[in-house]
Amino acid sequence: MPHLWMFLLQALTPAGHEVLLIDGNARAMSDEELVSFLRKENIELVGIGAMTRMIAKAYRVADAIRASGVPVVMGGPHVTEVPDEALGRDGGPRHADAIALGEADETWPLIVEDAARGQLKEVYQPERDKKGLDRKPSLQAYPAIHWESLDLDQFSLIPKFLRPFMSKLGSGWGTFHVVPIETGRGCPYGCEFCTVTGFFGDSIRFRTNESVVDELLRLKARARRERGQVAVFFIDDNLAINIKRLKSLLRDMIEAKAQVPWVAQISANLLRDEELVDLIAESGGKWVFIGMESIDPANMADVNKNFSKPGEYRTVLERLAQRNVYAITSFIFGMDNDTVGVADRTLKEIHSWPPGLPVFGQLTPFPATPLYERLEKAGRLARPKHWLDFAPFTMAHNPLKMTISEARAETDYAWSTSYSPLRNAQAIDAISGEPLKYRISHLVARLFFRGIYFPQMGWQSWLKVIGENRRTILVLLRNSAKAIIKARKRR
Ligand code: B12
Ligand code: SF4
Repeated sequence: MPHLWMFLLQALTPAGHEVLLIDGNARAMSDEELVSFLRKENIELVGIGAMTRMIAKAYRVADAIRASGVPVVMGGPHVTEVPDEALGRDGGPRHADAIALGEADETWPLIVEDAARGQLKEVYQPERDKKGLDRKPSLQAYPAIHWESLDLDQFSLIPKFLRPFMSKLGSGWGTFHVVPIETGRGCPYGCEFCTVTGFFGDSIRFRTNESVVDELLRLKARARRERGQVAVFFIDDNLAINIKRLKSLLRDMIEAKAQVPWVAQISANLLRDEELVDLIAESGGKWVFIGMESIDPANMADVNKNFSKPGEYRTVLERLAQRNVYAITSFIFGMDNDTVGVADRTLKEIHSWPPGLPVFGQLTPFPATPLYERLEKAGRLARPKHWLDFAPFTMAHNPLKMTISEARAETDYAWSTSYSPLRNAQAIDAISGEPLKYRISHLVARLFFRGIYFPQMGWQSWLKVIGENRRTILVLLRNSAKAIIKARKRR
């Protein structure tokens, strides 16, 4: 899935400038390829955005671009949280000519105009209110992102060689895009490990229902036109933060026939409302990402996430599953009350729930979070600048009741058990009474989600995964063949 910020800033660029987008995940280029691309296209300013996790690579790319003489402006959460690093004001090397702090909707047009005049400033920051806090942009007049005409080639999930064949399947699968859409920003909860409340603020700003519905309709029209499919990730941190507003948005989507399959993040405490869950299903909701974090209430209290109650997770998941909506359940290991065996205890609980897509991370002190400050004060940071020395799935601080390597082993066990061929088969079996399309999409999602942890790029690794899961795949293929024959006979 592409990142939203670059499409949004492209839409907010003053007239008379051309913006080309490259997503380093979807269109990998070496530094040399990138520099020769910039020369060929005569690029005059490069904007780079990155989360903390990818900042070391972003700095390296920025260094190569600056060395070729093109100015670089960096923005996004990490740069906002550690502004001196990108500008080399902390004693380290400088990586950016300019940085954009916070939400850049209103500063980006100024940056472009200053760069065009050759007068780029070092720091761009939103205006401040009386309390000295950033004035947050309103989302009421949201720019139109022209999904209907943008070049999305680098983001189609259907490999090029399969497109001619896939476009003939059903209503057409020649392209498949998962597109990010935001309907609001901000979160009042302030969980200890999270950067969102600090970055976007604790009050929520929403777009109008009309602008969201219009965006969905344009996306649907594009998919129909190119005989492809589109799904949407509503990237709001908590789509149901205002239940009344969400119900009204979902009703408007249904009324305008703007339904597309969608995924969103919603915390478990907001999924108690049956009417809301009905509307989620009716409006196209397929997967809900729930930050469950831990099945231990003591851990939840430690990270200020007491509002989410592990005791009600099962009921919430059953309520969703009854409507064929399933959950991506996200867990964090290495929390202060975790001991060896946490993965096994968590998996036992998960196995008693309707099947979903569990994902497992480790508690990570992101800069400028209350968690970072607490651990720093306690002298528990093992790698205070872990982002410059990125090590996947290796904790950057010492957990209290286990070691860093034990936390790693727990994470490894949780991933390998959850996505083993046996577990995949059990998950599909658990929904054997549901229509075939749900079982197929569940298995496909499982095979993809496995790739979050296990390297799964290239056709050889895919062949291996398909081989290992052949029994479950064959059962579904047999059922599909039977369903097709039955439908033909009926016709
Ligand atoms: C969608 C999302 C994802 C998607 C990402 C895929 C995608 N293509 O979008 C998924 C689900 C895969 C994901 C995964 C992860 N995510 Co995430 N994600 C988000 C989320 C919810 C929305 C991002 C978004 O589009 N926001 C809306 C846009 C408009 O805001 P924005 O990106 O900040 O951009 C604005 C400004 O920052 C600025 N800006 C941004 N870039 C640039 C660049 C320039 C040049 C300029 C001028 C300005 C600028 O202008 C924009 C407009 O104002 C954010 C939370 C949030 N609300 O932002 C977390 C968030 C970005 N994710 C976060 C994390 C930690 C992760 C993971 C590491 C989690 C994990 N443990 O695995 C993984 C990393 C995945 C990876 N390897 O890349 C953290 C990052 C914190 C940090 N300091 O880095 C966030 C902030 C959430 C949090 N809880 O704190 N994530
Ligand atoms: S983890 Fe989710 S609920 Fe908690 S502060 Fe972050 S965005 Fe809000």
